[in-house]
Amino acid sequence: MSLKIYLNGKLVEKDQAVVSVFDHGLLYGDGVFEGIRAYNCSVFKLKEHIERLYESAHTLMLEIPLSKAEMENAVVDTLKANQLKDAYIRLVVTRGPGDLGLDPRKCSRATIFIIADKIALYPKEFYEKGLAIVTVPTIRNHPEALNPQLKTLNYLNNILAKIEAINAGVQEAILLNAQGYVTECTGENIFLVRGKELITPPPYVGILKGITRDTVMTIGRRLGLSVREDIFTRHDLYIADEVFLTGTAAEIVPIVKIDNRQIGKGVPGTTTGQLLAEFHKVTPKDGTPYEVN
Ligand code: PXG
Repeated sequence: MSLKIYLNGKLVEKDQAVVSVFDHGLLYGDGVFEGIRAYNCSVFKLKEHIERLYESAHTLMLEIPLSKAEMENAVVDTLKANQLKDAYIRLVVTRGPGDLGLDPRKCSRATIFIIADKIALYPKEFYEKGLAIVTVPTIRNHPEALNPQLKTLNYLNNILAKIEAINAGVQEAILLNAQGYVTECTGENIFLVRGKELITPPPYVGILKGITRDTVMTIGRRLGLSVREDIFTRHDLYIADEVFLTGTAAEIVPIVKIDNRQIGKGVPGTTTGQLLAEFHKVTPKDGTPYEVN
């Protein structure tokens, strides 16, 4: 069965899911998106993703012609139409087709599409052995330029960092901000563990407020860890007991080497393992199929 894509209110075949070359999402990266995951026919943290999407759109003064409830239903309908149990869902809203100038007022209607596809999981090895990553020269966008809290279609800051990681022969990049503080990776948030402390950078350093990040902070507190947001440097990462990344696709990935410095014992840490085990307990198991929860 070929993939059915939600496009502007209709479910269409993949080949029919096309947008205009005049769409400002394409011409200027003018739009917002979410990467969402479904487990066992149930969309994980759907409300949180929809909320973040509408918040990003609000700051961009991009009007989404659907209510949040309608958007939630559109996501679930797309999942259902493709009979997917476990899926990666990409929800995109662009400024829509306009003319060749920047003026967003020329775009009369937003373009909305939703893709629900099989999830490409990270190799098991990443979780079992942990990843080696590097800090890259490209800094994270300054919050007063394009605030990293907005999940926009303009991901070139992240893509440049990803290219630098690939050039260095690793999978992922750590981006610092203009002051030299650690922000996040190209598509994941970062945490460090020191003793019973679990620390992650605060949003104002320039990060996306990850939904997995929020979930992990809650789980950490439940496990009795002292969880806080704080600024820190590369040095703090190098001397941490454990470091890990969080994201919708990745869940929780242990980091065992940064800039050639071994982290902790050089193997995935026990706290990271505990958090991942607890995380798996909160992902949907057998909820009512295809219902908004
Ligand atoms: N930081 C950035 C910059 C992100 O793009 C996260 C953190 C993690 O947020 P969530 O809400 O997922 O916990 C993201 C989101 C992919 C992919 O296919 C992942 C993201 C964005 C785009 C693509 O792996 N991650």
